[in-house]
Amino acid sequence: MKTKIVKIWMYPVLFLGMAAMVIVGCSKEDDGNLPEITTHDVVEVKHDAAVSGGTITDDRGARITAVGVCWSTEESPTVSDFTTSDGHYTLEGVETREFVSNVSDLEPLTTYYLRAYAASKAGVAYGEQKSFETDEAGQIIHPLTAGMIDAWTVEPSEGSVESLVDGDVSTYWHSAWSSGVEPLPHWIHITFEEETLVGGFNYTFRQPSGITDRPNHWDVQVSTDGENWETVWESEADLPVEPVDEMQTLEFGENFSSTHFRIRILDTYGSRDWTHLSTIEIFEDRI
Ligand SMILES: [Ca+2]
Repeated sequence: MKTKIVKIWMYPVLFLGMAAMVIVGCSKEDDGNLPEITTHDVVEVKHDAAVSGGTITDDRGARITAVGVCWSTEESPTVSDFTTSDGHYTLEGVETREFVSNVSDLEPLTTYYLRAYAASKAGVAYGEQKSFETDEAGQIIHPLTAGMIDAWTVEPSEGSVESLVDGDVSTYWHSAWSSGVEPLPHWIHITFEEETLVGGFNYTFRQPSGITDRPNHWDVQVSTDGENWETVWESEADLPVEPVDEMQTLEFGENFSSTHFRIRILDTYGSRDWTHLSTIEIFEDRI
């Protein structure tokens, strides 16, 4: 009896032992096959997006099932954090050995940590960690100086063009009304030394003034040489001209890149042949 009982217990023990050997065997083989991957530098960093990627330097003979980058505001990001899925997939796995990853939906002015990853049945391998900080969002005001602006036209008895960029709402530019009067449109010409992105502008009406002659219809032209102009944007007509002491903002909905910008006043309240403004600011729009 005693011998028989021992024999009955032997079967499950033997079975479990063999199963354990098989599992250990597989796991040992897989651990040795983790791919090797490097992380590309993070470039083209914007307020909400960046570009990186990775290169699989050795697949260790295993089928690659997924590649991309993962990122987090915490160090050592994993595929449990935000990820991209990149590369070309086939039945044999991911063919791509070098891939580009477009990272999006980032928060402005935030530090992120990013790693490339590659998965095989052995597990997930990570490249080295890169960190980067996203840009500011919203209006990025381009500082303007008197030397950068010109106007068509200027009233000789008052209202110099410099008054537009002196940071003082009590001083104003006035187009000609006493002599040299020209019909609308009148414009402010802004020249940058380098190509500059402009996505909108802010302006303040002359403080205080009568309601007539306040600009209420605009367009924007760009030029590479300051002579040949292309109209790229136009506002609605009959824009509000009150309250007088509130800064107005017009956004183009996209940024235009150029060295020369002409902000044109197509019409004014009352439609006379002159106009005036206290301040103007132009900005790159990162919203
Ligand atoms: Ca001013």
